[in-house]
Amino acid sequence: MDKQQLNEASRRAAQLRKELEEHNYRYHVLDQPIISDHEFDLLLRELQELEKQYPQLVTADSPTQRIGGAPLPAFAAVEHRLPMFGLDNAFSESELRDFDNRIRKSAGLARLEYVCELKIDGLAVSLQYENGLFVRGATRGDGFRGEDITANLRTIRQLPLRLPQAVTLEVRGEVYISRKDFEQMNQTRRERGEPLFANPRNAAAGSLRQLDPKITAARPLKIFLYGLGEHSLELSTQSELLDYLDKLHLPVNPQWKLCSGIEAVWEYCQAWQEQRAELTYEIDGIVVKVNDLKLQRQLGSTSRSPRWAVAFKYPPEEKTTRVLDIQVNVGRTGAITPVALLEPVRLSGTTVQRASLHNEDILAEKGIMIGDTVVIRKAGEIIPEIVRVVPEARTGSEIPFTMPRQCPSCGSPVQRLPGEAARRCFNPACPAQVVERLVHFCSRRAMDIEGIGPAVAELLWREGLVKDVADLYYLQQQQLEPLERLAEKSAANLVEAIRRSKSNPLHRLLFGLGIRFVGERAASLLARHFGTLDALIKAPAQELTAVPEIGPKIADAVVEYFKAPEVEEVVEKLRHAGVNFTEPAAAAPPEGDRFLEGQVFVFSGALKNFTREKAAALVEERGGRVATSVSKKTTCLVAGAEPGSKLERARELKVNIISEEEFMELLQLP
Ligand code: 0OW
Repeated sequence: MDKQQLNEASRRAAQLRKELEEHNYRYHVLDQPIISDHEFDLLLRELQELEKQYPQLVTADSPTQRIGGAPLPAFAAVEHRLPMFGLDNAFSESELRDFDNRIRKSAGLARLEYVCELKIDGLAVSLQYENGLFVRGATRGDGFRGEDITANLRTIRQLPLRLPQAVTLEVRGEVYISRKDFEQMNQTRRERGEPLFANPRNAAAGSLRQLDPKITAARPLKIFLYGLGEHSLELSTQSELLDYLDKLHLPVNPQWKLCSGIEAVWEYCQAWQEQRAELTYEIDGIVVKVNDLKLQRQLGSTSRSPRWAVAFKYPPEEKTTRVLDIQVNVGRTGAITPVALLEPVRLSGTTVQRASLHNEDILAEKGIMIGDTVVIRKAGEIIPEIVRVVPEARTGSEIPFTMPRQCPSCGSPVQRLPGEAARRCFNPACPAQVVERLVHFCSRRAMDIEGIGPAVAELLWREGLVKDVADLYYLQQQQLEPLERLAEKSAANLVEAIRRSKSNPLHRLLFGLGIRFVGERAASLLARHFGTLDALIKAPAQELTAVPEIGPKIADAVVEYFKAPEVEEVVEKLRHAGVNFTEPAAAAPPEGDRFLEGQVFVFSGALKNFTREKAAALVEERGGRVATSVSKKTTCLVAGAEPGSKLERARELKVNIISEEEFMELLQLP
């Protein structure tokens, strides 16, 4: 290639990077794109072509490099040069005034200027830009040391990979997920039988702390910036600082306000108490900051938080509404749960129509009757709860609720076993339970049959196509096509997904059968120990309790379960359909190859290729040992997705940390 061509390509690539960054800013920060998505894609494609032809033109700030490479084995630690402080709280107007009095007294001023900012309910992060280039990002961690999540932060489209000015500074802000995106994420997870995120903050944290940037890139993360770490800028107020960040194309929350005196601050706090329900994201208060940066420095910080800022926190939003009715739900295990149907009311940005009453003891304790006016609260969790009844609102027309004696779904008598909180329906053919059992059987952690959520399961049952889980394997595509929810394509996909599930290992089938007290762990332990379903079915209870961690409660439940005639029928139908009844033996190493002798492994986070039990077996077969917590004796921590505090501990103790892929290499697994 001649020099001229390369220079030409290099010039064009630089121009494309600049243009694409501009369009990215207009689209993701200003929400005012001036070209179509298609035109953007064409420019991006041209840059990708150039970079493919001249790999030396690839730069870290190229939009083609937003989604990093392979998953990380673990997060590196990042020391914050300036601590990332938390905030003291003020829970009332008087506490807010105390804050103002304290500062005015210490500063000897009669009146102070404050900047008020919405307190975004997300995850605090720090971003380092060197000469305008985004070079590193970290979580707040404990305020002094966080985790290096650079690759994940790069996937946030609102963050420029290169600033419009070649400045060097550390910026701080909050990563969050909008309410709509949060609801959307949970809806998808619900359909896949995956655990739900409790609130947008957890969803943001869980998404940011993924070792695989591709997963993070698929999550709708957003960010607002509000402060600086280390910098050499000549700024004199917080309001100037926010304007400066905005000029650098960094997303700044537009609702901030310069308030002269605590009166104006209090007005701002009150105004947003109501208005916040209209926001597209969650806030849990207002951050009130002294505007003058020099005074901030004079006031300094305690060991935990700055003296020049406070978070005014709103109480968890409570609203009153009426209980229109109380219904009972029948769960997969037959448990009957009372649920209050409420007059719809908006609460923390969502419309609430139901609240779980958990069980009849709680219902009785709170004395809730149909027609009652009640106070409900959603303290950040998914399902709102009823805090209390408003007795003075009673008119005498309220109707006491008593738990049904019959199952609402099949009419069988319900009983409450001694020592159990829930009343239960014991009819194995109970429609509600059949449907719940189907959903569980198809869920991701069980047989992982995509496309059979609550709605489709209910449909298959109602159409008489499926009355137990084994019937799934006899479904024909032409039976499914006419069903209203299943267009032709998804009927074919469904039959294919069901067929594929036949080869699942036994522990998934065992977990999918939904035997009481047999969760994933017990299912894996039993499948690994007995190797086949028939061996497990034949085993008497005392053989089951010989398996480590299998107690008499689980053993009896398993023996009881397989004794039932309808279960025998299901097992035979599954066998006839060709469903796999064996647990593949872990690839035992060649005899004597106990090269992990004396080594201690700890697992943290979700593993993609193994259950914890399987991974433990693989270590034990090679002479190693598995512990549940990290100590000085730990040889190695295997960090799966979303590793927990064990990672921190391992770093403190300088324990070797490897990823799941490195673990497989270590054990020479395919
Ligand atoms: N969550 C926020 C927010 C904000 C920092 C500066 C020094 C101490 C607090 O919107 N708007 N402004 C600050 O200012 N902090 C915020 O959140 C804090 C950061 C750490 C814990 C909270 O998330």
